[in-house]
Amino acid sequence: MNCRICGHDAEPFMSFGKMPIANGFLSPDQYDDEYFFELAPIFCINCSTFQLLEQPDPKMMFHDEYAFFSRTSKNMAKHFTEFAQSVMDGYLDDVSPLVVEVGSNDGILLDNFAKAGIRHVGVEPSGNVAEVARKHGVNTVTAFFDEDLVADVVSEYGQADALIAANVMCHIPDIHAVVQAAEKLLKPKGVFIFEDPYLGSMIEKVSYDQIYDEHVYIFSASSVANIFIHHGFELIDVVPQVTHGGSMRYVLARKGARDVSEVVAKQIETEHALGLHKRETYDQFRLNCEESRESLIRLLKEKRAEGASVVGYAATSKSTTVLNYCGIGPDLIDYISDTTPMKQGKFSPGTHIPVKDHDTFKSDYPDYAVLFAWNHEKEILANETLFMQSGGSWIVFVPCVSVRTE
Ligand code: DWN
Repeated sequence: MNCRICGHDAEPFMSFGKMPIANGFLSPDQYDDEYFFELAPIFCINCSTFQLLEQPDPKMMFHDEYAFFSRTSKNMAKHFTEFAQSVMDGYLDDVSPLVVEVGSNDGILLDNFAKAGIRHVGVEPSGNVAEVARKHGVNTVTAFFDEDLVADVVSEYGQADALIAANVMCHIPDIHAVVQAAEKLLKPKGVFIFEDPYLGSMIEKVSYDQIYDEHVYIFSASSVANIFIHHGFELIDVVPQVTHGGSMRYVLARKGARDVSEVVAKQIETEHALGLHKRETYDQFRLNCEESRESLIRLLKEKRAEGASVVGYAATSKSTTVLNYCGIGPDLIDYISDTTPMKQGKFSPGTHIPVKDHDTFKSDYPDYAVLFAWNHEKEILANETLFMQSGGSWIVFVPCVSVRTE
């Protein structure tokens, strides 16, 4: 296979096997037609980009029944308020600035600009979540972000000061097309700021569940610098984030348009020290994933053999990779509790574990809950003190498989 970014040869270093659509929660009458593809990551030694060998058609993942709504987490809402403030403080013109967001979901980030009276446009392909954004007063277009869309935005509003994205760029296979469109959208000193799960954190924590259909790339500072330089953009700042188990915010501007922070070179040096540019790092990652899988299966079988009740906590996209890669089905997990109404009453993709509402969890605590939303651990553990007080324990698998009783 050739690297999507630079065309260099890039071989898969592992396969997670056949995988369904990560957010494809379904009902039993849909089991026969369930779609599967091979989930295999590849790493390009030439441009340092970690990517998927194969990705399903975007229309199969992002549509009018997309099951992920960003507003589900209070901590994420707080995070996005801080993100918006950093954009307002550092990168907007004094007079009538414009902010455009790619993949604005339910408007959780743009809300902050709307409330501050800043002109904004959200671009969101999934109609149902875009509708939620509009109900919150966020100006949103239901569309994929491309040059045609940019031409419409520029003719209606003019060029933008900032193009922003959160947990979106890693979903878009033709990233060159996005950067070309960004080039047309942004003012001469305009910035493109985006954040996504960070490759260094994933490798370090063995959080292989970040790898699923939607995440066609897992970026690093090195890969982002390499991708954008082809389009005359340079990486001017990087800001590590704790969200999603370790993310990175990247700030890009036209080459020479703005000062480059010294932290950029430092981050790229750190990535070299971590070996993120080397094939051996990914061979070791594969071994670490296999070890994590063995430990999780062993632990769940042990608990079942003891007669314990075990449920999943949060039917995350990430859980689809864990459950299918480890072959964990209703024999090992009774149900998954999730707060998203669209997922409740359905079954997990591929492994067909029932998804139930949070009241089911609260009304009869299980002995163990597998923390699939480990990235929201702080928020969840604070909300679920009663579960632990009544003798329940958490099963976690990142950074390693263990049982938590406190
Ligand atoms: O990039 C992506 C990230 C940002 O969000 C997407 N491709 C999809 C999504 O990934 P995820 O599903 O792994 O995200 P979360 O935020 O880890 O999990 C969200 C799910 O967890 C929702 O279905 C709601 C559920 N949840 C819950 O049931 N109780 C979440 C929390 C915090 C809770 O307390």
